[in-house]
Amino acid sequence: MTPADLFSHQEQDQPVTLGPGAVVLRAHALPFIDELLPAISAIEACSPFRNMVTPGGYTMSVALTNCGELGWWSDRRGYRYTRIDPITEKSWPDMPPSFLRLAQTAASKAGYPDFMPDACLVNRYLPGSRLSLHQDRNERDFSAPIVSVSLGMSATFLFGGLERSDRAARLELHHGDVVVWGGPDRLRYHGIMPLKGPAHGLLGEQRINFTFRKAG
Ligand code: MD6
Ligand code: FE
Repeated sequence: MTPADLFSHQEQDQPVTLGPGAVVLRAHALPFIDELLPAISAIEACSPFRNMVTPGGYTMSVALTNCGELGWWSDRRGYRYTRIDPITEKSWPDMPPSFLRLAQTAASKAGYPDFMPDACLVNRYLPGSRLSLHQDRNERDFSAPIVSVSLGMSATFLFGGLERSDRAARLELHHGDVVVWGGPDRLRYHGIMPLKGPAHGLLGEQRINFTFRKAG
């Protein structure tokens, strides 16, 4: 069986094991949805979504903002975490309590009971937006997992190995799915294929993803 076939035969609503430290919790975010959507609007009102520039000079097709003590930032000088939003010159908005509860319940289910995120990246994809294969390695401590929540349009998640050249398998992520990613899988390459397909009933033509990290 090739990596690409790994998930094709699994039931849509079963937890999907991606590796010894990584799992997809199908629909885990759905009970939180009525709290999440107004919280996203409040974050966006403080620190709007913006298309950051990579160190290589490319403008990202994914629009990004942050909440929590630390926010992820990219420009010509590199990738890093900041306490101040460089656009508003104020702190990033606080992490909403519903976000924290969602992150901690998901992490516990996945076997990481003491997760205390201090950063949450909020990504907005429009049709055609993509995220090329990357590792999440700007955080200080790789012993904490990453918790990643998908809302809105479905997307194809790519996940590879510890080397960029390792063949990446594919998995569809749907509204409400949560991926928890840590331990021996923490530094695996991953990405999102260009967003396409039907609009989502509640969120329309977009996909919102948030990823919680312990960055500092
Ligand atoms: C996304 N996610 O799903 C982008 N990173 O839009 C990520 O880059 C990511 O889903 C680390 C762990 C899980 C993820
Ligand atoms: Fe990532």
